[in-house]
Amino acid sequence: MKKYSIIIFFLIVVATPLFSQSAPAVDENIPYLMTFGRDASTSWGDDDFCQIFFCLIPSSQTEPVYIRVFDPDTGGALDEAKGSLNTSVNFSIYAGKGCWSDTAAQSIHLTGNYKSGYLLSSKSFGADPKYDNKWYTFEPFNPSEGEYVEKLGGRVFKIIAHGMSGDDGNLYKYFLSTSRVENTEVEGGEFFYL
Ligand SMILES: [Ca+2]
Ligand SMILES: [Ca+2]
Ligand SMILES: [Ca+2]
Repeated sequence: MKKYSIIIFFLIVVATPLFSQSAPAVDENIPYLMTFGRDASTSWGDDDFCQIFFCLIPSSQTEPVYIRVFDPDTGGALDEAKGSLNTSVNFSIYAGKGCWSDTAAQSIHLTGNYKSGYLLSSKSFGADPKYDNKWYTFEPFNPSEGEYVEKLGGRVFKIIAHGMSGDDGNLYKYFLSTSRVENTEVEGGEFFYL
């Protein structure tokens, strides 16, 4: 487990945004993100069972975009089982004013209204072969729904992965795509986190 503890520590302590087309970034040399169920021991390195990422969609992108999640389930391939598989992880996407600019959203600590903005889409996954080792694509969303952030030159969305129950580790990754069925880069589109 040591390797994953280091990964998660890295995700939590880095305070300046890192931008990349996918999350984790290819050049980070980390194949997957990891979120534990809320009943897992914090000694594994995940202290809040929650990871927040932001998506930047450049103003030039006016066609709908898709957030895709690889292996959103906790079970089967990739994931770290502890005893029986009993973990549920919720992925939720937020848009609109405040989804980025609210100071609670930009804190590395989960306090206050970090779920700022409005909820666009939400889905929870347990151990489910239907989503195992496969991409799940959230419904398309219109870039104009994101919060416009002038200094970033585009609109921002937020995606929160939250370990709702269980004690297993969910490994997964994100891709921002112009296609529902495959990974096609959004030109200038990026994930970033704090
Ligand atoms: Ca899996
Ligand atoms: Ca378990
Ligand atoms: Ca997984």
